[in-house]
Amino acid sequence: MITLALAGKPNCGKSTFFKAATLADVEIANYPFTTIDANHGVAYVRVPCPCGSLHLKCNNCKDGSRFIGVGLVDVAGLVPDAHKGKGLGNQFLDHLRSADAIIQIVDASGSTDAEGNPVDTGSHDPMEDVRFLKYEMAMWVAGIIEKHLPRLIRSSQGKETALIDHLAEALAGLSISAEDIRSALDSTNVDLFKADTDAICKLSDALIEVNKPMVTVANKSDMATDEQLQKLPAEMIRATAAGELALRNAVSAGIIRYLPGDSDFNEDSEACLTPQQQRGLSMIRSVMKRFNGTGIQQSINQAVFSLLDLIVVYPVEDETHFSDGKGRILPDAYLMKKGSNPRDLAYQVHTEIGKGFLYAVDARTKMRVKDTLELKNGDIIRIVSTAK
Ligand SMILES: Nc1nc2c(ncn2[C@@H]2O[C@H](COP(=O)(O)OP(=O)(O)OP(=O)(O)O)[C@@H](O)[C@H]2O)c(=O)[nH]1
Ligand SMILES: [Mg+2]
Repeated sequence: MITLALAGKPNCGKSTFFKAATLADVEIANYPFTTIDANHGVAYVRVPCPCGSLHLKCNNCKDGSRFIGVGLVDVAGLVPDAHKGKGLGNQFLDHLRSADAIIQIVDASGSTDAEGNPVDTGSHDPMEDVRFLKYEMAMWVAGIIEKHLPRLIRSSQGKETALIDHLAEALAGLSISAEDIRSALDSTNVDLFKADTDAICKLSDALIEVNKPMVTVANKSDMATDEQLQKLPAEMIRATAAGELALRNAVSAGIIRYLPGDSDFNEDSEACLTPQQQRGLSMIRSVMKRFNGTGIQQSINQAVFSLLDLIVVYPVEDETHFSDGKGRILPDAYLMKKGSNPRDLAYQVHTEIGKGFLYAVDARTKMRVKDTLELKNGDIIRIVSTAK
C-alpha cells in the first residue's frame, strides 16, 4: 500500500490531521512532543466512482465518491538540529524511510515557535518551518553518506559505477536507488570520489527532492489572518485539521451529512443541536467558505495524484456487468503508477494472476487490449488469466 507520512515541528497539528483522516483514537494536545511513538493508520483518497457515468449502482462508493485506502503515518515532531540528536532526535526520520511521499504540516497561524511551544499568534514565521524540515532530512541523508563514503570509495577501486551501486546499497533502507543517485549526481555536478561535506549536503538535498516528494499544508489556517496567509506560497494548501476532525465527529454523532473533501456540509434536519454545537458548526462553515473546504482531503489527494502521479484502475471479472464473479459491481479500485499496463494490474491483483496472465479486455469498449497498453485513470479492465 502507498504510504504517506505526516511531518513537521511539534504542536503543528499532525496528530489532529491523522485523527481526522483515519478516525484512529490518538492523543492531541497543545504542547510539544505529545506524540512519541509513530501512529500508523489508513486514510483515503477520494475520486468520482465510475458507476455514476455507467448508470450502475455499486455498493463501494458513497454518493458517487469512491474512497481508496492509503497508509498514513503520524510521526513525532521534528525540531531544528534533530539530525544532531535535538528533541527526539532522528527517530522520527526513521519513520519517514518507508514513506512514498510526505505531507508537511505547518502552523500557518504562527502561534508556535520552532520547537512547538505556544507563542503569541503571528509571532513565528511559518516559512522558517518549511525550510528546516527539508534541511533536516537532507542532513540526515548526508550523515549516512558521510559515514559510509570513505569505506565505499576504498572498495570501489576507482570505478564510479561500483561506487554508485555500493552507495545505493547503503541507502536502500531509504529506497534510494542507483538511478536516483546517478540523476542527483548529474543535476548537482558532484564528483563522489572528491566529495567534501558541502558536496555531500548538495547531493543529499537533490536525493531528498526526488525520493521524498512533499506537499505542504498550511494548517491552523482558521486562526491565521488573510494578511498572514497572503505571505505564504499559493501552492501551500490552506487547511484546518481541527475543523475536519470536528466535522468527522459530527458525522459520527449523526448531526451532519458531510463527505471528506466536500466544500460544505448539511445539518441533519432531525438533529437537535445545542447552541454550542450550532456556533461551532457555523464557525467551521465560515472557515470552509474561505478555503473551499477543510483542505485535508485535498492534501491527501494532491500527495497521491500530483506528487506520486498515481492513477485508479478497476479490475473486474465480468466485463458485461462490470462485476466480479459474485456479481459485485466494481468491487475493487487499485492505485497504480502512471505508465502501468494490464499485466502490471494482473500482478497487483495477485502474483498468481500476473504469472498466468493471458490477455485483458477494456470493459467499457469490450475490446481486447494489448498487454503493453498504458492504462488510463478510471480504466475498468478484465484480466484473463490461467490462474483463478
Ligand atoms: N485552531 C486550530 N488548532 C489546531 C488545528 N489543528 C490542530 N490544532 C491544535 O494544535 C494543537 C496540537 O495538535 P496535535 O495534533 O497534537 O499536534 P502534533 O503536531 O501532533 O504535535 P506533537 O505530537 O507534539 O508533535 C492541539 O491543541 C490541537 O487542537 C487547526 O486546524 N486549527
Ligand atoms: Mg502528535
